Formats: sequence, structure tokens, C-alpha cells
Amino acid sequence: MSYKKVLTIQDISCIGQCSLTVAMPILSACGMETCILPSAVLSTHTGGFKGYHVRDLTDDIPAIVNHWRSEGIKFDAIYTGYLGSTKQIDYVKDILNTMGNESCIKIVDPAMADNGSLYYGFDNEYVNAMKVLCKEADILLPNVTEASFLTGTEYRETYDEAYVDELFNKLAELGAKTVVFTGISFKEDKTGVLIYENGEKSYYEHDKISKGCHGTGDIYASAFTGALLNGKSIFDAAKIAADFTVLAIKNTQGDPSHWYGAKFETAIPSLIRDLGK
Ligand code: PXL
Repeated sequence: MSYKKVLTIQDISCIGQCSLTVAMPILSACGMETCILPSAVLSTHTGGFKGYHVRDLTDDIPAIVNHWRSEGIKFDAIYTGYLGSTKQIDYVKDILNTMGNESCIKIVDPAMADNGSLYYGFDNEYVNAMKVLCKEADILLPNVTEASFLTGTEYRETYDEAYVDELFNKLAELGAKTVVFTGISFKEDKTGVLIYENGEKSYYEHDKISKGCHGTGDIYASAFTGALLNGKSIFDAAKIAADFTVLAIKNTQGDPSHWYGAKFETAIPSLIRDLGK
């Protein structure tokens, strides 16, 4: 039985079903030992709540990682999400380079933007810092907005495959290897994931349910990582994660009081079935 030790680096948003409160249960459900490096603690995520409290943990990172080093701890995979500051991105680059074991898989979700805009509090300096992580990643998981910011390409709401090819080619120039684009929509009622891997391209199309639901990128990236570490191919992991995310959104629709996240917990049994567990 494969039992992998994963490190995930992202914030704790106490309320809002995103980042670590999503990654931990999903990776654990996928059968992974889930280790965390919290980048910051926020009372809520930044997408719609007002007056949230933030404790940035950048300055705690070196001491935490040095302790792990002194204990000889290494990881089978490192998956990064929302990071709190440009300085933190520097630390994360070093962690990606030094804390994995020989076959460590490095997955970077450049969680910083959606629907054409950067998340609250991020600027060009942050985007430039994030570019550095594209190079370190074995697998990069951007949406179109993130890819357009990372590559300095005009954001488009509607586009064709040539536009996504252009985004991929520019990401490859930045050093990205395998890229799994999420939320790639060529038809009004459909969306999907477009995968560029070893010069091959594949697409998995699925229902488009709503324009956007907070935290779904994190749900997707966590399930993708969990499925991949269960031995699934990149395409199958991308498909399993997409089906899981769609079900989580479907199970949230119709409850307007739940505007801040998706009820991913209700879809976990289906994820486990899809993994063949
Ligand atoms: O990846 C989404 C996310 C994670 N963490 C925080 C956020 C967001 C999106 O807004 O604000 C703190």
C-alpha cells in the first residue's frame, strides 16, 4: 500500500473552506500523511468577508524548516497554494529545492487570482515573485487569470485553444514543465481541464455549474495531488479532481447562505470511490 508523506504550504483561513482547511481533510481522505506549513492565519479568506484579521507567519518559516532539517525530515511530495508575501515565496523556493526526497513531486498552485483580477492584497511584485515558483514546479496548476498574470498576457473571458497554447508556451519559457490549466471553457455550459505534458495535450470537459465558487481551486488542487500520489496518471488525477470539484459545487448550489465556499465534505465518499479505495 502506498503511504506518502506530503507537505502542503498555504494559509489557514479559519472560516471559508479554502487552503489548509480544504487540503488537510482531502489529502488525509486520499490516504496521505499530511504535513503542513501554514503561511498565515486569517480569520476568514479574503474573498468577500470584510475586516478580516491576519497573522502573517513568514518570519516563523525558517525556524520551523530548520527544525525539520535537524530531524532529517523529507517529503514525498510538496504542494503549495496561497502564500502570504513575496519573502515567503523565496523561502518556499528553498523548501521545494531542499526538503523533498529523491522522487519528490512538486506541485505549485499559483493561487493568487481569478475572474480577471488578483486576490485582495496582491500586486505585480507578488506576481513576479510567483513566476520563480513556476520554474521549480513539476506540475503547475493555474487558472486562465493566473496564467495571464504570470505571462503578462491580456486576460480574455472567452478564448480559443490557440490562446491557451500561447499561455502554455509563455509559461514553458518561464520554466514550467507540466501544466494543468483549470476552468478552460470553450462552450457556454461546459468547462474543463487542459493538460500539457511531455509535448502532448489532453482535455477533459465537464459541466460548468457556476461562474465561480470560493476555494474550488484549492479543492481541485488538493484532490489532484491526492489522486496523483495514489498512482493515477496526470490525466486521470485531473479528471478525478474535476469530478470531485463539480460534485462539491453541485452539492452547494441552492444554498445562498453558503456563498463563501463549497461543501466539499459531502463529495469525499465519491472521491474515495473514484480512487478505487
Ligand atoms: O485559494 C483561495 C484563497 C486562499 N486563501 C486565502 C484567500 C483565498 C481566495 O480568496 O483569500 C486567504
